[in-house]
Amino acid sequence: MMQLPKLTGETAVFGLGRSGLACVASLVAAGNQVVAWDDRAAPRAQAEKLGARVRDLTEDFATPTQLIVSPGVPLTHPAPHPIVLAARALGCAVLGDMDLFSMALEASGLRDKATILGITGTNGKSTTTALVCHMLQSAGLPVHMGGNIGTPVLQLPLPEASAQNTIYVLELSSYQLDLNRQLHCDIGVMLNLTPDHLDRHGDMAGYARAKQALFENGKCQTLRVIGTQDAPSREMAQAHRHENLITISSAPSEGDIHFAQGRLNYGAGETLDLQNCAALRGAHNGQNAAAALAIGQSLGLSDAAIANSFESFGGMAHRLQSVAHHGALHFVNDSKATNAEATRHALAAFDNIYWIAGGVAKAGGISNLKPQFANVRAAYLIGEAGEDFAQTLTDTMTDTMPDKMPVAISQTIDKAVSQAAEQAQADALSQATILLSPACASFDQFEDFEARGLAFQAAVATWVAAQEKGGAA
Ligand code: UMA
Repeated sequence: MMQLPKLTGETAVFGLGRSGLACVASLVAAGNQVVAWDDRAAPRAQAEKLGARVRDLTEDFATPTQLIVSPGVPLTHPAPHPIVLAARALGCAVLGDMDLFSMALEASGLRDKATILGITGTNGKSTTTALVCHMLQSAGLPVHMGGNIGTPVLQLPLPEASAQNTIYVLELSSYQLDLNRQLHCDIGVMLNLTPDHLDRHGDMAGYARAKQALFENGKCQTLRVIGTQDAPSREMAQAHRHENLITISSAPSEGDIHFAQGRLNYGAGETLDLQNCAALRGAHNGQNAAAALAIGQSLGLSDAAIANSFESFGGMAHRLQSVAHHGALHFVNDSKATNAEATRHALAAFDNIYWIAGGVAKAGGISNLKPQFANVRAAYLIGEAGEDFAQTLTDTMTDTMPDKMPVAISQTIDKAVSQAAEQAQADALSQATILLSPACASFDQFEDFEARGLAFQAAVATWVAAQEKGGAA
């Protein structure tokens, strides 16, 4: 747990999920007066156990000195949360856990023993964060990973005073960046920017501003790594072109480090082969690896050590995760693909795809995935988006495809897996991929994308076990 300083006055914590409870624990441990609230009773009880006083801050805000909010609490759009308005009206600082992390480092006097890496972008940030962490750990460096990837930053320890610099590899969401005022990363990575979370940021410009906060006010002095695959990212790269910038791209000949034909190209004609890196399949992973290469080189790792760590990287659960093989069938869990752009990469990475998609669709649905539908042999649709996605697929087929792609409204993931696997078996291709890549949020049927991915894996295991016993699933 991160040791925090003692703050003046009362500290209010609103939102008691993983990060909110970690804030409560660290604040209480430092002897702070903490008052906490969540709309749900169970986390309130947990906060009380940790030593916070529970008060309905939405009814009785009183006069705390600072308000710590969860990253999901809206600051501006669709409207500021009433608690944020109450704090602003009283001149009470609205902060997040990244601000507390920064305060803890400063108060400990150990900021110069920490190297902080912030990794953001619409897609690929978790994989890049995990890859960078694996690369640095493989080189024997002291590393901690946290942030949006799942471990709240305040659960990480302070740097060791005696050791070499401790490296913090943080995945930063646009929500966390929007909230953060105090944390300055040393190295920042912005992978890509395509429409997502527009409800929370108002529009694309608001979303880009939130991401841009990673670099503003002289942040990320050591190195800025920016993708050049989309116009908003290119604009950001252009704005920082004189400031320790390395551009990266998954398109040939673009960017200081770019991916082409299975290799990273950089420097004066140097290359790094990614073809034996099983967990870095696809051009989008080429760009993720380019970001890791830029960081590894900037921290003094040899190209050989970087290449070895890419080969031994095991990948991430729920991101193009290979979960089973049965005969010619390969089952892939890409449940983390909660928007169409993430699913585009999955559809581009395989052919002969039996595609399971659906859930709560984002604006635009899957209509911009038309160029990738040629890799799909059949689609199995689940959740709320089923009918709309079926319509998009049907319209596309009459427009552009000679063969009719079977489209089934499977509704549930269990049914989708058995229907997809049986069809793939009946088609008897030399290889086929049963791919869960929903292009949707999960909350119509599951608690989160992880629960959805686990449900897919369970359905796959059931189907494969039934086949192996020689019975029907
Ligand atoms: N709450 C209220 N009232 C409100 C709003 C929220 O009481 O009006 C409460 C909820 O009941 C809940 C808590 O606030 O108990 C917020 O929980 P949460 O799940 O939103 O937040 P945490 O558990 O603290 O998780 C957060 C990140 N969640 C979000 O940004 C939404 C996690 O990212 C992150 O892993 C975790 O901190 C640790 O740092 C998840 C995420 O979905 C993976 N991120 C989004 C994404 O990747 O697209 C941004």
